[in-house]
Amino acid sequence: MRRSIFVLLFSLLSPLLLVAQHITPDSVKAEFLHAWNAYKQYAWGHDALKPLSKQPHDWYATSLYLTPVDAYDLMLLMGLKSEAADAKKLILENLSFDKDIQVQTFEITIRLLGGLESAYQLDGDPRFLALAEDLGKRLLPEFNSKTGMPYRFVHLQTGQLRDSLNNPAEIGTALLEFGTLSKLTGNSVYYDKAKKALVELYARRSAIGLVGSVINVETGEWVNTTSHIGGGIDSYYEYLVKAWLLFGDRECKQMADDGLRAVNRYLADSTADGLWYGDADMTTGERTGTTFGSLHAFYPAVLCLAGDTSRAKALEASCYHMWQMYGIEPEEIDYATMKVTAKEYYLRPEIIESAFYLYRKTHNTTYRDMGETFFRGIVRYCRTEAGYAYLKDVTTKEKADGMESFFFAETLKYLYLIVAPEETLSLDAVVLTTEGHPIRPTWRK
Ligand code: DMJ
Repeated sequence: MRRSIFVLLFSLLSPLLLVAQHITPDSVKAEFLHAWNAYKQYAWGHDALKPLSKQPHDWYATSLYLTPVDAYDLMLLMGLKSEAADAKKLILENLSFDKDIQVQTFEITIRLLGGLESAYQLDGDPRFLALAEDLGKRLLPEFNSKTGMPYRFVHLQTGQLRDSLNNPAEIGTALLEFGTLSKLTGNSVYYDKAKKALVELYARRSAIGLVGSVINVETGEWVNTTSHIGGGIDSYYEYLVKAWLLFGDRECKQMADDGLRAVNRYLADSTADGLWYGDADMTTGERTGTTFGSLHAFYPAVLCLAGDTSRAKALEASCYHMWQMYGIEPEEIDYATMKVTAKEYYLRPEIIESAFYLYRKTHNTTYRDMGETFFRGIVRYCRTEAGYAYLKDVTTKEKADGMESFFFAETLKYLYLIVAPEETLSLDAVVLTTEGHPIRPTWRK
């Protein structure tokens, strides 16, 4: 009887206890375990867990083990040895890319190829590299277009291609993973193909240096000329900067400098509420929209890496403002009216990632405090009995039945790194991919 009263009291009080939880390496680790154990219990061996229905979810007809591969390096960084051993066994005994499915090249590259490469570098087991190489070979046909820019989908067995209409993010976010594969295997084909795709895209920038939203990879013609730094373009800029940092590729540095100059000139917009980056026509530079959102929040991190800390600070302050409107981040707002235009919070990491880079750059505790706000918001509104659920609506906090693998690979990783000792992961030693997978340029020693 006394025990059941205790259990009842605990279940009534636990949401309040969670709200009061501070961000520490241990508290983030505890939340990682909460999410991972739910995956383990309800979705083991599948791509992801649906946290509300407690059902597994696979992207294709068969699992590609997205969650364990995406989560693996964070387990190692957190020192979760037994979880890492379980995940490693699951991956190495089951993951195969010899599958009759057509996959989205960008997502599979950033989640799986990058995840397997960082697993190999951190763990040392050559079977991770063998899997990465097998995947790289199967993805390579994606670049078989007239321009060398990739198709969006490729069949893992036949190399059959689909979707010649692609966007800068999906075209330009491959060099870190493919380039690393070249460096680790000694086969330059991966670096060369991914680099050519980037160069071909850059070559099609407008006279004022901007890229549009959709391009035909066969004809090289733009299909949508709206320029912005949000989803569909974002990580193209990130990879220009990071390819310079990881490979010392000077051409990428020059393309990054040019690209960021145009973005800062034509897309940046200041209002009474702060610095924002909106939409503009790539040809004229004319403002066409005032949308900003959770994906745009990657840009302070890129500005930081590119050495523009003051702009990074100003933009992160705006992002923080956006987060605080509802105590959690909306997918998109109109920064001219400060109204929410897309109400979801998909458990995204970008705003946390930017706070992490700013903290490492400035050591100003403001960014750790931001980390605490982000952590508390996520725990308060997204935690469920079985892991974490994304929000359908940040204004009502209604949950939806999904927990993307990037919640492990990035969101929890950046929360952890913002408070963990710096030697856990030194930015002098690694470059983090767009999916948060740390890559060590061992070849540069
Ligand atoms: C991640 O898969 C990557 O960060 C990607 O570049 C953008 N979207 C998600 C996270 O929001």
